[in-house]
Amino acid sequence: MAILPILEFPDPRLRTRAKPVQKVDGRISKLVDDMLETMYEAPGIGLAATQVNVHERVIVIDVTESKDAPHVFINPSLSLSGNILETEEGCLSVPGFYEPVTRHEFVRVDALDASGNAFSLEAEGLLSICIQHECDHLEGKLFVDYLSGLKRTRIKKKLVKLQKQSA
Ligand code: GNR
Ligand code: NI
Repeated sequence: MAILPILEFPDPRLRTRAKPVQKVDGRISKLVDDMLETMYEAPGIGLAATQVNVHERVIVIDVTESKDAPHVFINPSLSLSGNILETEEGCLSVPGFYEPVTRHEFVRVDALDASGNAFSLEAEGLLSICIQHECDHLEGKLFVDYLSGLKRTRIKKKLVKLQKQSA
């Protein structure tokens, strides 16, 4: 296993649209293991392959405090339903910033698991929000895209400054 570097906004590679996984093989298993380790170490409740500069449709999520309930979604497709609700979101690729974002209440996901078997899952609450957030990453979309241009510009400037300091 390995901890992978996480790309940070405004890195243009975060804007890449991920390709479907053609075959869930050993290479994908290793990617999933590395993503889980990276997510737990960060720590975060989810991670999309895009964030570790792999542009394939793979997501890992664990919203439990005990960190013992990993979910793996390969080639996920979403059906959104329910009310629109606003929650504070953060992102490992936008470190230190938390802003309200509107999402759907419920989601149904159809995906492949880490063994390549198809499954579907219905989620609500934080898991639903996180699934929607991670699927956005696979489309090259970030939560800051839902904010005002002014807020996004401020966040970008602060992060670029921090990135220059640590470079
Ligand atoms: O760790 C994370 N927390 C979080 C909180 C509210 C809404 C979404 C998230 S996802 C984030 C990890 C991350 O950046 N995943 O892409
Ligand atoms: Ni994120």
